[in-house]
Amino acid sequence: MLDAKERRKLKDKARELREKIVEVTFTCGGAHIGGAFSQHEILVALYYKAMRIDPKRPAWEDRDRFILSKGHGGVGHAVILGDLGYYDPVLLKDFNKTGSPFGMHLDRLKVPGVDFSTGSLGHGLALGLGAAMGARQTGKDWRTYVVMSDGECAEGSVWEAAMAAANFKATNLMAFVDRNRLSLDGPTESLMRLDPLDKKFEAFGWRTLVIDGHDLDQILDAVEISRAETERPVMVIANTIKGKGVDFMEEKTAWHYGGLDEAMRDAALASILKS
Ligand SMILES: Cc1ncc(C[n+]2csc(CCOP(=O)(O)OP(=O)(O)O)c2C)c(N)n1
Repeated sequence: MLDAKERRKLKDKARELREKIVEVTFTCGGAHIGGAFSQHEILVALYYKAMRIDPKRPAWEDRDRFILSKGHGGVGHAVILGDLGYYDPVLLKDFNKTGSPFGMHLDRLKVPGVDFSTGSLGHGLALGLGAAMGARQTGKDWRTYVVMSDGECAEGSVWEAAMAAANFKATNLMAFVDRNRLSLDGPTESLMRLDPLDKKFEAFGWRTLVIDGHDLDQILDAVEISRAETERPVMVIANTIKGKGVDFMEEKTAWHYGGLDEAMRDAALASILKS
């Protein structure tokens, strides 16, 4: 549980970073902004409070590992890594431009702080399990955190990884589903029904928590539960809002990916300020 001062600080940080995501989306011409905003508090809570990391040593062996399985949310991840000092955030002016280290999906060989290259949906949970098993094999105490999208749970590989993680009691692995209920082309429940998603992961052997994915306290409480778990990996179904924080983007499939002109950028920034 955060104290009032910490909560205020993290909320202010989340707002400031949302503004930066808008700026980068404006300069680069378009990005997956809807999903960057739904995943946002999960990443902020992990990067600014929960994870053992050192931005000055991106390859530090004992760091916690992070996998953005929904790699298209890279614009949000990149802004956070820049803010933390993994690289000069000025570089983000060239986000997704030819010759820039930043593609729409972040490349671990080009962007310091990125542990795994992602973008092809359905792979992050298995990668996370591999990392977690690696820590166990080598007697290390670092933990692995995976953030998936709900749309990607239509991929069979997610369920193979889910089955294996429970089988191997990978308690050093924690995963989140950014449950914004919208995929690229409509509601998840009309494309490929996922509900009851918590019960499905539970049936696969996970300890499953359902939380408000924009509530920093609930996210950090879930991390504590995961750290204390001795039998099962923890899966958090984080109920979120696609486009969260910008009134004209919220719950709009059309804002899965989008570009902003000056007027839209200003309206988005004004909305974030009010949120
Ligand atoms: C294997 C694979 N198939 C298709 C895509 C193209 N794609 C990019 S985002 C997306 C769907 C995004 O919806 P969701 O997974 O729910 O993400 P979010 O709403 O969190 O942005 C798809 C199909 C991909 N990246 N990987």
